[in-house]
Amino acid sequence: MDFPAEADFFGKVHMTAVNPEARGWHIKARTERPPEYPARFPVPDDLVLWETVFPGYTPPYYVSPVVLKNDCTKNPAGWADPEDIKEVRETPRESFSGALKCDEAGRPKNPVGRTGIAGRGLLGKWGPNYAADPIITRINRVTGDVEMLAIKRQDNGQWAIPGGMVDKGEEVSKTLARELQEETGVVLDMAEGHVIYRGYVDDPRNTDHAWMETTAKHVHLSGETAARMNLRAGSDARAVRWLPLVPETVRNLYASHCALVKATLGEMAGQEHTGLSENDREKIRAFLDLL
Ligand code: RP5
Repeated sequence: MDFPAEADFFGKVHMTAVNPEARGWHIKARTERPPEYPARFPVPDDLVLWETVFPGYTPPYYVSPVVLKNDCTKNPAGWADPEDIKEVRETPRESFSGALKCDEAGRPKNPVGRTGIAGRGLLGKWGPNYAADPIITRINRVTGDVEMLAIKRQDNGQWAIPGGMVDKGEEVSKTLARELQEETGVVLDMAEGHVIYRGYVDDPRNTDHAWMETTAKHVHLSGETAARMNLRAGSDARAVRWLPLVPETVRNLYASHCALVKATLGEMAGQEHTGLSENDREKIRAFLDLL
């Protein structure tokens, strides 16, 4: 099993921070898609769960040529599983989402339910595709806003946490630091970060048989430390900035990043460890009420 390190944490974090079974989750994986994907087969709310019989459910099959080109059994530098699931050495049986079920062809089924597309789309792994999301915040003492280090994604222009995929065998805190540096130019040791969430991500690339899961860690910086950071957008980013966390911006973040930011602000509002004043915490609580 190609599990990122520290997987034992997920039970607690998954249940308390961002519950994928909560109402409103698994929306983007049914309604959004990258431009190269075929249109998703419409899946109404009451027919998402696999346990609910959906006669006539015939989602289009899609696997990107980029994924096929990166088949690791044919290309030594490839990052993708072979297209024939029978050639995958160990089909994932569990993920951060818990035990996985497979269909009659042996393909792992999306733990949240139907997405309207079969196959892997743009994702390399059958089943969970693991990412890591570094959430870096500061308080802007001029405006009083909480700000987050964010990138404008190259693929769709949405603002996002500067996260990325966990490389094979890589420790998650290494991925967090690597992605942060590659995408924003900021160098930080993420080993000390506070785990906000581990689990399923409502990503527009998700399919019935391949989906994103992440580990999100938070670090809050003092104004002085943040001011010393030199921001530089990496290859996956059109831009990088300290993004003021105002309601409209937070709601429009990529994938599940709105939920991850809300969970982060919830922790900041309630805990002593970030070094925030009671006044800051009070403002964050008021802001959370608006979201
Ligand atoms: C999201 O995709 C994760 O939360 C993470 O931010 C991101 C990783 O994918 P890439 O940025 O590498 O495309 O689901």
